[in-house]
Amino acid sequence: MKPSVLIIAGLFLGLVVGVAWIQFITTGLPADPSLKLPAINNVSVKGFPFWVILCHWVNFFFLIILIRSGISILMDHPRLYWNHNCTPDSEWLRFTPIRVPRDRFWTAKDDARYISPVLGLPGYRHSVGIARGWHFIHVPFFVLNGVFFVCLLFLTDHWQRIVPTSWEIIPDAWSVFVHYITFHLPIEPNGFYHYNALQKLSYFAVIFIFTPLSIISGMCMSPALENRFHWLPKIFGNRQGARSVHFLVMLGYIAFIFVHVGMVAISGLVRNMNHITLGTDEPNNLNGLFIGIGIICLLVSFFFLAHYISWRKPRLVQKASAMINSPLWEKTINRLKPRKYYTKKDISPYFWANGKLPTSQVWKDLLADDFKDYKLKIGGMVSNPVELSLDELKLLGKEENITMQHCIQGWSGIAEWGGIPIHSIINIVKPHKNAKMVVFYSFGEGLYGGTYYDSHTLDNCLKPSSILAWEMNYEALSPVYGAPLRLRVENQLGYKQVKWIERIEFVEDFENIGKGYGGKNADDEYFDILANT
Ligand SMILES: Nc1nc2c(c(=O)[nH]1)N[C@H]1C(S)=C(S)[C@@H](COP(=O)(O)O)O[C@H]1N2
Ligand SMILES: [Mo]
Repeated sequence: MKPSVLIIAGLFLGLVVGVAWIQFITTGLPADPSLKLPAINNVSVKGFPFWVILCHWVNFFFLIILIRSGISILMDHPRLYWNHNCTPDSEWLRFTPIRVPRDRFWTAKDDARYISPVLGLPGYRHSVGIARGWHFIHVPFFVLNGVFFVCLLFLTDHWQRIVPTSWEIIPDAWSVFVHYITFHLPIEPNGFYHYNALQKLSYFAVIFIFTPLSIISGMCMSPALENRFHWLPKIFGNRQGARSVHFLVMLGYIAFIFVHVGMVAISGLVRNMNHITLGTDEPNNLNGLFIGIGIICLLVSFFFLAHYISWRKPRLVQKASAMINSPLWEKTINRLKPRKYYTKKDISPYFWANGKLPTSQVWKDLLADDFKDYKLKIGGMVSNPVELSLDELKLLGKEENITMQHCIQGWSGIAEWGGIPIHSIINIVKPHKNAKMVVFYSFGEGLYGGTYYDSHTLDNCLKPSSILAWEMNYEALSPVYGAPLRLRVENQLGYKQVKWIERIEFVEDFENIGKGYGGKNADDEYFDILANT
């Protein structure tokens, strides 16, 4: 952790704890606010209806899945920033001992870390595709469960149990906190009828602050949204700020889970478990506890199964995520047209790189001659297949865009890209009516060998800022960043931006190309087929 962050966090914590202790030492324990609670026979909203019990456990299940897969995703780029450039050493927190070497080619993939499968779902290294599969399979249902819960909360009187109606809750919660932090147990109201002030406030915060924050900060990381609604990530400063907040909210959830479970255990485990499994207020019936233990066993078995599927049937995870999310995204965020927002002064001084430099002799020979003999081959289902040199391409026109690239791993960077709009090429080659996809083949190989390629819908190739670039930051594209030509389709993630392009093919669909999932990373690493988020 950056020393300044450690100092700020330490000071903040010290201040809060210190003030509580000073209050305790100088004025003694504050009055316990739970004394003010009405007698239980005067309580109108009490107990836990079935839908509360259901939503609570479903949410617990999803939250653990989201946290574990989120940790796995994080470790693919184990650095967190508040700035949008992601320059190494500018991170406020990193989960890697490595300082990025500046004297040799160091890719973002090299920088990915191993994470134990005990913590991460699925854990290990280079598993961001599968981890994202688990994450995104559950995101829509997590949101749905939350919406369902909040709707019922307000359709019934149950909201009164969770939503504070008076500002007094804040000093009251503080008084409860002073009890805990000075090692005093405050009066424990029976949760069937009442929560204490701090408890109520924290339930409220988890439902009405943490969850919206996690949803909004998650959305800010989507290239389709970031490149269209630039104001959205500005809520958090920028896209990396949103990513950091997404992480902090996760820490908040984890802290909450530990404290919440701990309090459930010490404040009357058996009775509390009856509340939240059977919806009854019985102090001695062990059924609730057994059901709770059963649910936890179910969760643990689910994770054994999830890890088994992750390693033996990873394609299942990828396909399930695509089945749930592709229709959702196709109809919404994939339709958004990227807009230009960034200016020259936003260009990132450091730009992470990915991919293996091509090792083919053809590419090396072309490079040695400054790509004078390079011919981009465009064919497939077109009326007019062509081969174009760089000079010929440059005569066809040029567009310059300053955009943010979003890598699936988590890093981003802003650069200027200059090149030919793909629609100009489409006008020349005249694709057949049923050509719906455009496949871009690289001179380079994928991480696990074999030609690197990726595909885009014709529709996305026709979006604003979709270009074949020969220029980066006003200079000729360098070998590392994809010389002689690379792709830019700004509503998609970084792995779809094929570098070192050798040829382009128009096809009806990608089923017969590679392993049939639309791109090298989708084939080999189970990345998303549609890469809007
Ligand atoms: N040919 C090829 N293109 C590639 C890759 C690759 O491995 N090979 N990696 C992709 C990934 S994962 C990313 S994030 C971007 C990185 O682009 P950059 O190196 O310009 O930052 O390139 C994409 N294009
Ligand atoms: Mo990437």
